[in-house]
Amino acid sequence: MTESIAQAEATSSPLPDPTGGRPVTPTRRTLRPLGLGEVRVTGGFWGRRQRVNGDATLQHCRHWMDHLGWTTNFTDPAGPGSAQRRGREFSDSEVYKMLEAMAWETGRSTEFAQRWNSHIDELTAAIANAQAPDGYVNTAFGGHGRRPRYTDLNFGHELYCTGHLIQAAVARARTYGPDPLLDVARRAADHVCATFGPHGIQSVGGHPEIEPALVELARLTGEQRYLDQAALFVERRGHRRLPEHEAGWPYFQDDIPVRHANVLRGHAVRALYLSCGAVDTAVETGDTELLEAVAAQYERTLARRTYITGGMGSHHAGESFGDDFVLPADRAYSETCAGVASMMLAWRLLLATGEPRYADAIERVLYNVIATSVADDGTSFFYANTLHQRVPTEPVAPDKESLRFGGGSRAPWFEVSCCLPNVARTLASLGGYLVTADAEGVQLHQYTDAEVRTRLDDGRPVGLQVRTDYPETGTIVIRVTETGDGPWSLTLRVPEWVSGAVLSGAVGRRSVEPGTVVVRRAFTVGEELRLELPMSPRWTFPDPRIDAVRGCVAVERGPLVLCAESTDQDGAPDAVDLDSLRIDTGVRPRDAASGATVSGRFQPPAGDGLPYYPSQPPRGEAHPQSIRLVPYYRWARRGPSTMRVWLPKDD
Ligand code: FUB
Ligand code: ZN
Repeated sequence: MTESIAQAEATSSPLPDPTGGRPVTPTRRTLRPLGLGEVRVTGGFWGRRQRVNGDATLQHCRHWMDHLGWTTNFTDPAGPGSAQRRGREFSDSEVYKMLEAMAWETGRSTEFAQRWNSHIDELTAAIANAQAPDGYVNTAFGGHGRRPRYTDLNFGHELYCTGHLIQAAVARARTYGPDPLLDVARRAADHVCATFGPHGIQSVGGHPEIEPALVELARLTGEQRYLDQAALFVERRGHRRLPEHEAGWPYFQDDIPVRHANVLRGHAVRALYLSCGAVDTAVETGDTELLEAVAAQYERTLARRTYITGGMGSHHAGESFGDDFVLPADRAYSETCAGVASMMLAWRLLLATGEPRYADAIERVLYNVIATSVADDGTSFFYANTLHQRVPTEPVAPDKESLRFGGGSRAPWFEVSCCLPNVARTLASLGGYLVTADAEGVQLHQYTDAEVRTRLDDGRPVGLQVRTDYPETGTIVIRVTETGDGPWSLTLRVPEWVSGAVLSGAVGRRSVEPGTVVVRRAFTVGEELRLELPMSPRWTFPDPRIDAVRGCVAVERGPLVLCAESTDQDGAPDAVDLDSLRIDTGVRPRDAASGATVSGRFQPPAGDGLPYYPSQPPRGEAHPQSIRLVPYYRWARRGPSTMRVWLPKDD
């Protein structure tokens, strides 16, 4: 047993996790993540979303999964393998993600525990019912009348489902303590180790997820074999062990060994989950080469294959990354799950390295993909997140499963509904992604109303209260509510987009630059620090290599990407032609109620043949007018509309 896993939480501290539970608990790290019991989101932008998530989204998921038979697949009286089974081959994973979200919710308060404990117990009993004596559990494979186990490693998703089962059980153990779900997950993990170990099937699952899950189980239980198996899966990948398929080996990241690749490619969610597992194994085994390889791949992916929103994956076909700079706005796929997965990876890299740019990446994807994906009432969602809607969205019936996961309005449910439970587990555990500590003090990475209570490594207590209406305004007030004697450091992230930020308090008043600002002093209870982040709207120009949006400009305000939505322009929404919009970048964007206005004209070219011209197309006369921009996350909430993020410049 390595020293790192021997010191895992189960062997060093009683369960449940005294921090209240954290999604990721590396034993070797630069920063120590605080748990849900140490960071309580009390309101504001994310508090509202957490509340809707717990009050509506989870119940909504439960309703649909019962209605469609995804939960009852586990208790089908005809037994595993019955022809009655319903849902896609990976529907078990959605039940597990919902369970994971419920588990994190129970960690947030006793009220939520009362609400969800009985659901968790009931679903756990159902899953245990479907588990084979050797630990295998999957309702799509392995029973009579069904395909035999592990006969479709490319698309069968068996290991992927097991991974999500393990993640749910880890969340339950950390927030509640060991319970029957953990027993089920351990038996399933033991089965995986026995079946895919050094002398077992010499391959990997087509959709990664088992890798980070096994590492987290190793961290929880102190069992080295789970870590070894995760490392084996990571190392096996990239050697073309999966059967060849029309999607090609890059789709499964089975084309190049993880440590030798230089960019993320293929199916975006698969690539990102694999990267999470690779970082997890790298930090636990001290494999700096692997850690640096994944960090470099992510860096290059951010620099060349990421939308302005932080979204990833530009091809509808294969739900995959495009080549460098293939980032079309009107065909943006940017699956919500890929946004969640990018945040998971950035968080792991932040903990491993302490570099604030990973918190910047989290902020971008949180406000512009994750916040966009879910409706205000928490019961409909985007699967793909386009950056340009050319034809008005159509309303979707609230009781109808949508088949149009590649675009359109937010829908209550899809045949492939991976994204909503993924967002649900993320929002339920969001407190675990905001604040860290190290030997010097505490670091705030994201700003929302929150109460923080933790202990420094030397045992001194620290309490902070964060008050802000960020990102509506950029004022963040941090009040010290508890402190031990002597100096310690409070580190605040200063976002990469900011210019002219100011910090004030007992330390005086000073300008601060993007990155981090560290205040080290003997704090006193009641003292306040005030961070002012100017939120004036600003132009953002694309790299000219992104051909699809060359000649366009976007506007951002603080962490928010803005968009033009037909609803906000003069004229009836179906008469507003956003595609003929031309923006005058000579007039600065003006702040307007959490959005902006810019100057522009609606100027369709005056031709009606083929849309190609021997010279610059002639244009009709049009008067400049004020174009209203709103945060992208708000679009498609006020009836049918068209929308665009990238706005063509007038030339
Ligand atoms: O294959 C399982 C999930 O469904 C993937 O992560 C998503 O991209 C969707 O295809
Ligand atoms: Zn998804």
